[in-house]
This record gives sequence, structure tokens and C-alpha cells, in this order.
Amino acid sequence: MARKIILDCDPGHDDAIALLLAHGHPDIELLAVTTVAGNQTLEKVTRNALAVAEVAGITGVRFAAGSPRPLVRELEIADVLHGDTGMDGPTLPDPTMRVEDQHAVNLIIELVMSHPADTITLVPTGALTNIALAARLEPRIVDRVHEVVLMGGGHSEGNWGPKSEFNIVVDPEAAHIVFDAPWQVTMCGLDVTHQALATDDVIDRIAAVGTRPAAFVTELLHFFTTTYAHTQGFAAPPVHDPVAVARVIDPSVVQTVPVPIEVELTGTLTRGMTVADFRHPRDPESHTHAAMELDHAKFWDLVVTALELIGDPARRSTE
Ligand SMILES: [Ca+2]
Repeated sequence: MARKIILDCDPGHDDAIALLLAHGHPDIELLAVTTVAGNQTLEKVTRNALAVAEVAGITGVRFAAGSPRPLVRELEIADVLHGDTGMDGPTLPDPTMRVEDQHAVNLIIELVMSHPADTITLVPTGALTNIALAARLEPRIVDRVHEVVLMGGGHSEGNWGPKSEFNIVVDPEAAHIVFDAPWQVTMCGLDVTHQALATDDVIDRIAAVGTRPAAFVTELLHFFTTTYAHTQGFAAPPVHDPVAVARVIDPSVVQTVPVPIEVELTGTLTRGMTVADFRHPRDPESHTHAAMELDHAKFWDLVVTALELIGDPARRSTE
């Protein structure tokens, strides 16, 4: 049975691919896409989410905009990686879909409370502001959510600081709330997402799918290749966010261990670090889980399969 998810994101090149993977793969039922400021402003990432929906012909999925800034800190964006639109590279279509009037946090709560307990998985691929607010506003969701599978953090690597990852460090207080709540949290951090490299052969495979969504992804990845090469010296860009979706589709793609993880809020050098305590690995009592290893081939197979199944909505609608 397909897993029901809510994708909470800040598109974002890799968020866009996460959204297409969630939409295209038959093992996922995408209930809603909620947005949070992060890679760019809330206005821009929300428009980008709707643009992806336009490209892929997504209908029947609810969209809502959420938090325009972190809980405590000032908004910090990642335009050095994602450009002025937040999704530079391809031409972005004008969306025909609109977001709902209600706040993303209310939509998350509504969906979790109206579905049977233990059926909805939250997949955050941006700052954890919306998820933290939802858990505070309606604490009963913590027991009702099946699990939280997030892209963020890491047990050894950093990208926005020496030991901190962007999604966590831009709103560490929100991350603290999410990691501290007693639901199951799987952290797909940099240790695995830095293995999710879009190498030339991967980009060629995606381009060969030959559809508009695949061409869109190819253009996203070309832009992402350039910015990751310039800013962090990567030969091929790490495509972080779809790793969390892939973990939901097929747990064998992302190997994890249960380990206590806490978010550093006060470190002078390490604020926003996800501190995994490996003195107690494989503790069955641990509600937090750290991703350790990615099956690169299986991961990209899932993405390509999803793109093949999405097909070419533009062509379909004119046939
Ligand atoms: Ca993201």
C-alpha cells in the first residue's frame, strides 16, 4: 500500500526533484505540499512548488504556504546555491494552481488529525519551522504521525558551518523541537546526501527519459552542478532532498541506525549541529535514527522510474 506523505519543502532544486519523486512513484501517496522559507523567501519557494506542479501536471494534491521566517533567527537564504528565483536554470512556468487560504501548519494538523493514526509520514526537506509549530500547536500529532523522515543535519559533516547543515542551522530551535518530540525521526543527513551525486551518467539517464518534467530536472541539475562546483568544489552536485523520499519508498536505499540525536543550540562553533551520540548506537529505545549509507544506484533508479511514470503531462493533455 502506498505510503501517505506530506512534503514540507523550500524549492529549491533538490526539493523539486523530491516533489517529482513523491508524485511519480506509485509507492507514495502525496497528500499535500507545504512550504517554508529557506532556500529562498516563502513567496518564491511557494511559487516554485506550484511551478513544479505545473510542469508535472500534478492535480489532487493540496498546497499551502507556511512560515515566512525561522522561529527565533532572522531568515537566511541559500541563493548562492539556488539563484535569485530559488530554482534558477529552467524557465519556470506561471502556475495555474493556487495555494489554500489556510496556513501550512493548520493543513498539516488537519490532515494528521483527520486520517487514521499512524498512517501519515511527514517528509520535511527544508527548515523545520512548520513541523515544530504544528507539534506545538497540536501536540496530539506527535503520537498520530507514523514517522518523520527528514533531510537535514548529519552525524559527521557540515555544509553551512563546519559541523552544521543548512536546514538545521537556519532554524535550530525548530529542529530542537522536532528531534526532541517522542515520534520516530529519521535524519537523512549530509553523510548520505553527499553520496547522492548527480554524476554526468545520472544526468544523461534523466535527459534520456525525454519528457518535459525530465528536461526540467536536467536543467535544474545543470544549474546545480555549476553552483555546487563554485561554492563547495563538488565535481557533481549532491541532490539532498529526494533521499528522504527514497527512504520512505524503499528503506533499503538508506541504511540507518537508531542513535540519540540532539540539536546544538548554544555552541559557538557548532550551533545547529545534530549531535549523534554513538556511545549508544543501535539503542532500540532511541526514537531518532541516523542515516549512514546510501545505495546510489537504487536511489537514482527510483528517481528515473518516477520520471518515466510521470510521462509528459503537456503532451498527454493535447492528445
Ligand atoms: Ca530543501
